[in-house]
Amino acid sequence: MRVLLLGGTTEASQLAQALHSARIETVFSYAGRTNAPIAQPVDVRIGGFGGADGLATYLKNERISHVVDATHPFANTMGQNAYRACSTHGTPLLRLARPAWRAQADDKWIHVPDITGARDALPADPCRVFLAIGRMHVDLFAARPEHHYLLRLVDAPQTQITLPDHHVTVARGPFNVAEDIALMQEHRITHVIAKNAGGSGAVAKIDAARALGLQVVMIDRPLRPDIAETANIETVLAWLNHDAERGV
Ligand code: 3Y8
Ligand code: NAP
Repeated sequence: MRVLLLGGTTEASQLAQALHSARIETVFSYAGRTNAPIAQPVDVRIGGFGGADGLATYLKNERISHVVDATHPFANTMGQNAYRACSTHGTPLLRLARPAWRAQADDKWIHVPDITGARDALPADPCRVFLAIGRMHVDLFAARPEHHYLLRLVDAPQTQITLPDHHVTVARGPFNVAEDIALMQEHRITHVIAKNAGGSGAVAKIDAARALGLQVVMIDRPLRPDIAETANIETVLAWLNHDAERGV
C-alpha cells in the first residue's frame, strides 16, 4: 500500500501524523505555493503534477495504491484533477474535508458565490476590509480602491500590491480569536471577507467578527466532484485498512 496525500491543510497534516504512526507508506504533496511549508513526518513532494494527465502518470510511475484528497475546499482544480486521474487509473480516492462553517444567531453574514461577488458586496461608502483570502485574488479588489484593505498573507508579497490603500500583515495560521480581535480593533476593521474554509485553522476571524459585531462577507464553497468524503481521520484509516486486509 502506498498513499498519495494531497495536502496543504490542518487536517492533511493531522492525517500525515496518523499514517506515519500506522506505518502506512505515504507521500505528502504540496503545490509549492508558500516559501516554507510545514514539515511532515512522511515523504514530501512539492509542485504541480502537470494536470490530471500528469497526475495519472505519477500514480502509475510511483505505484500509488490510494489517494486521499485533503486539500482545501477551495483548491477546486486539484480536487477535479484528482477525481479525473483516479477515475482514469482506477485508483481508490477518498476526500478528507472539514464541514463548512454555519452562521450562528448573532452572526452578520452575507453569502456570496465567489470572490468577485465578495468584492461587489462591499458597501458604496468607503469601509475598512479585513481581506483574509490569501494572495491570489487581491488584485480583483483594485476595482474598489475607495476601501482600506488589511491583507493577511502567508509570505511577504514579492510583487507590488495594486491596492492604493492597504496594510499587509504576514502570518501563517492557525490563528486565535483574541489575536484576531486585537488585529481588527487596531485596524478599525468594519468588514471581513472570508472563504468558507471550515475547520479550526481559519475560524478565528469569524469568531472575532461575531464578538465585534462586524459584517462578514462569506464566500461559499465551490461544488466538488461527487466522491466518498469524510470529516474524520479514523474513517480514512479504516478505509485504508479495509483494503490492506484485502491485499489491495
Ligand atoms: C501551501 C502550507 C497546517 C496547514 C495550515 C487550514 C488552516 C492555516 C487558514 C486567514 C485565512 C487562506 C490561506 C489559510 C489557512 C491553514 C493551513 C490555512 C487561509 C498553508 C500552506 C499552504 C497554503 C496555501 C495558501 C493559499 C491561500 C490559503 C492563506 C504551508 C499555510 C487565505 C485560505 O500566498 C499564497 O499563494 C497562499 C495561497 C492557497 C489562499 C489563496 O488562494 O491565496 N492557503 N496555506 C500549500 C501548498 O503549497 O500545497 O505553507 O505550511 C496551509 C494552511 N493555510 O498544516 O497547519 O487548514 O485551513 N491559508 C482560507 O482558508 O481562506 C488564511 O488569514 O484568516
Ligand atoms: P488549486 O487552484 O486547486 O490547484 C491549482 C494547481 O496547483 C493544481 O492544478 C495543481 O497543479 C497544483 N496543486 C494544488 N494543490 C496541490 C497539491 N496538494 N500537490 C501538488 N500540486 C497541487 O489549488 P490552490 O487553491 O491554489 O491551493 C494550493 C494548495 O494550497 C493546495 O494544496 C491547498 O490544499 C492549499 N490551500 C489552499 C487554500 C485555498 O484557499 N485555496 C487554503 C489553504 C490551503 P497541476 O495542475 O500542475 O497538477
